[in-house]
Amino acid sequence: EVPVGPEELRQRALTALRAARERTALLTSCVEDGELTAQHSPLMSPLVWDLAHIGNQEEQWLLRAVGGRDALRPEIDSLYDAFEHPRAARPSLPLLAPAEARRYAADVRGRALDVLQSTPFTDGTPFTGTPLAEGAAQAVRGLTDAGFAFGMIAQHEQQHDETMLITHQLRAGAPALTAPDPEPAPAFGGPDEVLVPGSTFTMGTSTEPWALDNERPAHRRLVPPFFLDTTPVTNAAYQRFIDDGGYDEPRWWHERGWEAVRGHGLTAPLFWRREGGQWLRRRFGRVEPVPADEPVVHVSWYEADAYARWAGRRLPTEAEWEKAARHKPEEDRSTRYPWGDEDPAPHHANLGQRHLRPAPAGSYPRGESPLGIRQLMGDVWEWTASDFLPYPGFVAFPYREYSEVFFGGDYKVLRGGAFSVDAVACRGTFRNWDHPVRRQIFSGFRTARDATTAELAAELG
Ligand code: AVJ
Ligand code: FE
Repeated sequence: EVPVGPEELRQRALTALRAARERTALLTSCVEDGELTAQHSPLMSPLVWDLAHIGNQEEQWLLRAVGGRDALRPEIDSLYDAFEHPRAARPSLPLLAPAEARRYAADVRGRALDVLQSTPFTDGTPFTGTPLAEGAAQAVRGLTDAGFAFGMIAQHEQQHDETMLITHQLRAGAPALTAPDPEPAPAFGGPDEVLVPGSTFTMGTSTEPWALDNERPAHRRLVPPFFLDTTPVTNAAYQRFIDDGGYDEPRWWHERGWEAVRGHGLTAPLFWRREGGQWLRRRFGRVEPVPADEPVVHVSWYEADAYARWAGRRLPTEAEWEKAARHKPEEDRSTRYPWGDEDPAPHHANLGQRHLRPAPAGSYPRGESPLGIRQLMGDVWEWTASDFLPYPGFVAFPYREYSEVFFGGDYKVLRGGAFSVDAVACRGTFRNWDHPVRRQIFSGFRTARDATTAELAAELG
């Protein structure tokens, strides 16, 4: 892997913190302040909650835990504790008003940059010999190894920026955001699916400096041979499932998925509507025909699973997805990304809200995996078959509520990031999770199938 020293990591932390704040500023200044306190959906916080929560997490980890400073506003901690108040209840809390929330986040940031300049980034591997200290954040050691806390806070802000982008997508009213469409790409001439040979491989990481606790540690996994789609499932393919009566056929659906279909009268992905024999969709306040060649997005795990069953296929497991995205069998090595170890650049993947939509299926030839699998990174989050569980040797760090409290709950893992995800919060090991009914997130999928004995025999010659 590419070795990075502490000084370079400090520069990266500064760049990542600045980029996150610029995006936060855009997402919270493109609408009137009155819209920041409104509830656009009971699934989401008011935007002003995300804004102050970003500042409050930064205060807790960078100012108090790393910098050893006293609390600026201890009385607001509980308002911005995600576990104390469900999202639907947040609009009625005595939240900081927009101007106050901005001032608070800016004040915290100014001090955090002082801490960043005055704190050495120790040249260790975060997490090694740094068990979680019960209760006292100040006692958590290893936060400055590779500048971990700074990377974690930049990722946290970017994750809430994505959450705010979801709120923008749910919001009614005139468009507030604009971005150019992805560059048109030459037609993808590859096969629909490829065989991913079976073998053990290294899943997860112990060396990626800012990987979060749930991505660790690196460990060996055996993955039998399987076939994987070379691109995410498109809107055109998904419409064939709809047209074939997919939403009327209980046999394709998981029991709880069928309950959701019947209970909510689902007939198509979220934000779609049928008009004059055509599917239209609302996208950040604009209405457009559903683009046939784009990856389908805003589907639940149940919808992804039902489509796969209808197609005679299944969702890939999380281990299958990661092997396809990272494993280089010739060297028996797992790279950071499908294209290698280089950080994501615009030619590799559709990340970072540079566009407000996924690129057509088959785009990004320079981001493909050695087996020719495209768009594993970026465009749409990909639902996997797997429940969110810890890897063997998992250690909660630096707080149990980041990952550990979600393990074994009603959560499925999503992989690969989307156009809505910044590169700092996306890599081949990154794990996202959500309830299988959720579809306001930028979720799509690709499908897999087992390899038959005949196919394996043919492959072996
Ligand atoms: C990893 C996206 C599921 O938004 O709930 C934000 C990220 N954790 N603040 C979420 C997170 C704490 C988390 N997800
Ligand atoms: Fe958070």
